[in-house]
Amino acid sequence: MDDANRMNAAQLNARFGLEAQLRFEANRDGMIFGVVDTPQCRGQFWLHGAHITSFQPQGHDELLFVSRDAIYRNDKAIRGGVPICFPWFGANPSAPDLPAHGWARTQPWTVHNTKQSEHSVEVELRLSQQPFEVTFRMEFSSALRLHLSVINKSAESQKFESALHSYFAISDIESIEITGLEAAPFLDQLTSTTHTGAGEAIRFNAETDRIYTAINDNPIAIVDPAAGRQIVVERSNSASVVVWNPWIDKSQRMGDFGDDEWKTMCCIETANIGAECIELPAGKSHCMTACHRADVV
Ligand code: TA6
Repeated sequence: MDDANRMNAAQLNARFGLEAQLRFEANRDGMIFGVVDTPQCRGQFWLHGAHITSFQPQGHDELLFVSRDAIYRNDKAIRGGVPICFPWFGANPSAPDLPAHGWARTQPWTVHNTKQSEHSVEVELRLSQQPFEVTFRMEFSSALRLHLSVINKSAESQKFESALHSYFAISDIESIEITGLEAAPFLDQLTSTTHTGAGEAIRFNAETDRIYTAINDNPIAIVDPAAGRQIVVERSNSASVVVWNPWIDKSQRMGDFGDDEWKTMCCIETANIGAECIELPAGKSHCMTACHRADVV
């Protein structure tokens, strides 16, 4: 491991801090997180899992949802924010005992680079675990731009799935709708049934867990009139989108999620899953991007 793996907050601030705009801190258990504070936005991310837990653009309320019962521990993914699902999504098909959604979100990532410009703070975190080298570039500005880059460091072709499993903060799940997926077919993960495009915006009245495929690059929006905003997700190099709300029963089954929190969150996940997984030739790289922003409505 290079020394960046072992730096404490003070050493990270000396090498990667950006005056008032980016500083590193540690919680009482020594888990290190970065705090972004610029004229354009505020944000927070953890080296654990390269996990973003806050993004609040200037003039808007917090965009991301994090459970009040989230657990901050090295063997557990933080419940909320933007977990990185990699190199598989859901249960590992060949090793069901392995953790769901892969190992990236419970590994310690290292700071590779930080940079500030007139309108943004950029942070690059990196994780190497054979056969992949993964770099997660976060751009904090008036929007949150995320770049998940994967290099196949092995001598043969490798397949992987990936998802930026973004939890968004909403006013009330029963009063929002999601636009931009009207024409996309989807797999209902709850019934394992496939459906053609619904031809209308998505509204919620029960547990919803869908993988949309064959989508174009059109923006997806969570339209939230009660919050006076829409949250817009733009993607590139992503052939799958997951829409998830746990509703009542699943919320009660999740120990790190409040029983009533299903009402004020919704996941829109930028992904490449299943038949849309990525096959990467030896030495090649792939970069999936997602941009999250809020518009006043
Ligand atoms: O993205 C939807 C989903 O696959 C759901 O099935 C649910 O399991 C959710 O992810 C959360 O998974 P986690 O492993 O973070 O509890």
